[in-house]
Amino acid sequence: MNRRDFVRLGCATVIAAGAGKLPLALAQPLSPRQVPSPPQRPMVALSEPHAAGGAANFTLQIAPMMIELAPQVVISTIGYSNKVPGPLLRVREGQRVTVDVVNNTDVPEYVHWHGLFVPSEVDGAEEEGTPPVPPHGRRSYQFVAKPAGSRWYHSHTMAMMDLHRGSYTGQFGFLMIDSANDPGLYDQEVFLALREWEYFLSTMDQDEMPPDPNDPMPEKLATPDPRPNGLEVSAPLYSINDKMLGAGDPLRVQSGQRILMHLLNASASQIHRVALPGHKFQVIALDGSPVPLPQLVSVIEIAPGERVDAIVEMNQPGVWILGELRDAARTSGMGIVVEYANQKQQRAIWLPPPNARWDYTIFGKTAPHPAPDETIDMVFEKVPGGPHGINHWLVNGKEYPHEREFVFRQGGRYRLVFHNRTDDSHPLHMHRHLFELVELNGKPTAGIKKDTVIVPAFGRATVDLVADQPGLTLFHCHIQQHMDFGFMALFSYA
Ligand SMILES: [Cu+2]
Repeated sequence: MNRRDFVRLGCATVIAAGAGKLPLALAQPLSPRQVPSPPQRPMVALSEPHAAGGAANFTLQIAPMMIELAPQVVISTIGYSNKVPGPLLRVREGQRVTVDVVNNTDVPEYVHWHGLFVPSEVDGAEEEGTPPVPPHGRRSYQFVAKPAGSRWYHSHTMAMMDLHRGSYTGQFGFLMIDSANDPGLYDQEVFLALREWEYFLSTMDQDEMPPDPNDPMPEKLATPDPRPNGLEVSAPLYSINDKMLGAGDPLRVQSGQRILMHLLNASASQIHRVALPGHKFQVIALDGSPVPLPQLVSVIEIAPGERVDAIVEMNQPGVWILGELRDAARTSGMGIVVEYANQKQQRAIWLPPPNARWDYTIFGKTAPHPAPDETIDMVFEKVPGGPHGINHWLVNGKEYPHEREFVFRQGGRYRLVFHNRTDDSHPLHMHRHLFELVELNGKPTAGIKKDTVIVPAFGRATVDLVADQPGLTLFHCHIQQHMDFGFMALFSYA
């Protein structure tokens, strides 16, 4: 069965028509204005529900919902407050935040505040001891908003074989923590979440970008694993926010504008690469932290859990497709039309970008790192086609849980070395902390602070972290199936 058949199959199973047009959440640009115009931070329309006074109070309602991805393509999922992405939660750094979560489903839920420094009991991870939002019950999450930058929130339940739970659902949204120091050098701000829908199990590998033969692959096995690969998660439908390419309103821009794009990969399973023909992205922040050296790139690669903030100068009037590089993903929905003023009549154009590899280290500086107090090696391996025919994952030879093998001493400086001895790339996420990238496949770097890092197939990444957030801390691959089947570790403080 080829991909076109998958798409047909996917479309055939959805509930067609009759559902009416659902409100467009985030795709429209804010306040288009004449250029040139003084830079200004647009704060309208997206901040519902509002942050008011000294504290910010929000309510999120977890409930089943429908999404009209395109005319005749309506899917059923679970979302926050009947929106996908959920409501934009926008707060100031240091602000006290209360989020009342009402769970209108039959199962316990956890809302994880991804990239925030919050205590374990608030973080939204069962493994850290956060209490659940009970089925048909409610729970209030209270925290101080820090650090500043592009954060997000999402379900952190285990899904296992149920592809209608956890991050397979529409339970995700943007959480912006505004810094008092943001120069605001842009004319429009847009929020773009990359997603797939209607996940299913398959042996087909959807990541069609083969490893670069020039990659050093320092962790490559001496003899390849002969066992056949197990089932992985695939999807037939793709979208940006809640719309497939061409189905939603275009991003309306004007020549000369600077557009700040907040990209989020809210996928449960896939790394994505996006481009906008004729334009370059000036990457200014990774996972919400400003990078030492903002750089212009033609392609952004972004893994599940990651965020990229980039400014695009609108200097090629026309109608373009901002989309996934893989034709299959783009034509199945992962794209959005970018339309300059007075260019409506034209057809949206896609052109493959120049061949370029994503490399975090170009955004870093060269600087020595203070010597760590301790180095912790973490080796990741795959057990192909284990129980249920699913791939299982080992951290230092064991599936989760481990026996207090990963212990921080408060105030200690740790160097974590991630050895990826598998043929897949994995986005590795550390809860409640930021780490600094030290080395990727032998290339040194400094100053890049992240909470999620892609370790390429048979690759190695080294990160430094100061243990300054006491409490249980979950570490895992952000691909839901990998996390569910062993790819997780719990750090504790001594
Ligand atoms: Cu993984």
